[in-house]
Amino acid sequence: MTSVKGPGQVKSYHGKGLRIGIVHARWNTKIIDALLAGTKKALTTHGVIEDNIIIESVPGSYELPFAVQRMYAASQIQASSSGSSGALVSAATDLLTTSASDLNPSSSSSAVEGVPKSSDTSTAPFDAIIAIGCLIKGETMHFEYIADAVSHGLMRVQLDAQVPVIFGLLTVLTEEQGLARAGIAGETGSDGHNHGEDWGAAAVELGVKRKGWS
Ligand code: DLZ
Repeated sequence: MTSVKGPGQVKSYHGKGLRIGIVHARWNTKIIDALLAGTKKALTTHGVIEDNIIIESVPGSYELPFAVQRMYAASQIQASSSGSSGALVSAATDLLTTSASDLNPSSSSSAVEGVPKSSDTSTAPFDAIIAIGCLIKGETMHFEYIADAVSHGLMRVQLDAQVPVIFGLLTVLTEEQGLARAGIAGETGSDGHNHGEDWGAAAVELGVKRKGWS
């Protein structure tokens, strides 16, 4: 039977002009790495250029709301001060050092067809930020507290900062559930669907729509 789950068939949005931040937790690395790869794949498939995908990491999911808030603020400072050279600017720039093409240097040459020219690289504030983490339930109440705090924290940041924050937090009961949702086959099998791909597509759609809602 076909599942009713998922965002449905929607118009595909093009993200060429968008600048997207990703911040991911490092806990449960195998699952996170796959989700991150799925997210980046969806962003570039939707036209976001690699130089405009800025990636940061934090130890665990609990750190995600603060990191999203600071990354967005730093991107605003960087954008409003671009061209000048104050300490604030360099602090912001230091924070925002890793782009997707830094992680894949072979793709950053502007001489290759299909690869963006440096003029396509944006220094605008982020159009959307994707927060990625994976909480796996243990024997204590830790899972409930962190899941609740992070969910509320991310919602608060997006409403306060008026920037879309994509909720890329898996809250799973077992490792197998996490692996399945990252598109990795586990003992219970996986339909191969990587939720990171949904998050990348959601970031592009919200980034594009937000420009129209400003
Ligand atoms: C401590 C902890 C535990 C037990 N489990 C997870 C988890 O499943 N997923 C995750 O992203 N982070 C976990 N953490 C770390 C916390 O999120 C946080 O990094 C620490 O409590 C430090 O603030």
